[in-house]
Amino acid sequence: MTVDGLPGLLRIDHVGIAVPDLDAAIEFYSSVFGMTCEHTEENEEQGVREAMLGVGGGPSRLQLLAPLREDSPIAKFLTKSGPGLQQLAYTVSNVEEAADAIRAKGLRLLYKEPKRGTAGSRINFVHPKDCGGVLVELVEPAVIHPGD
Ligand code: V0V
Repeated sequence: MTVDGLPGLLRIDHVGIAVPDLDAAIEFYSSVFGMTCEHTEENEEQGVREAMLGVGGGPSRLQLLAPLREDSPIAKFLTKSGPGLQQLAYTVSNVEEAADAIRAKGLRLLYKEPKRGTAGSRINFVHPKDCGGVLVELVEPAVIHPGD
């Protein structure tokens, strides 16, 4: 755990949006908002096809998440809530320490150990029912850039 007992958030890493069709969503955000698709990836374990889009040339990023299969969390989300905001992700320098700090406050983390996220990152999630209805993701990037 961090010295002050807090999770040590560095910045907002990305906002995640559930979409039924990844290519159509990339086209929408590129043509309407001028975002740039920086990275796409399939994450079999999470059951998603995803794209990371840059916003305005700065560090802000939008993550588009489409289901790879029926039992994907994104497929369930789309069925229940329809397309829209699915998660808010924060960058941390150490995901285990951040998770421990949040657990110590009595909130439920979804995983005992971090799992693999986008571009070699390590991730965990706080249950949305313990976070005012927001699925919070903790992201430890493979590389932390200067200024993060
Ligand atoms: C479900 N609920 C949500 C929610 N998903 N509330 C806010 N935001 C969401 N995204 C609500 C749901 O409406 C229920 O409310 C309640 O939580 C429990 O839902 P449930 O149906 O019992 O549970 P499930 O089966 O829908 O599962 C929900 C969780 C699941 C959060 C446990 O989605 C999950 O494991 N998510 C973490 C993994 C994930 O999202 N992977 C895809 C992104 P009521 O009806 O009880 O009021 S992968 C990713 O982000 C990567 C790779 C990356 O960033 O690197």
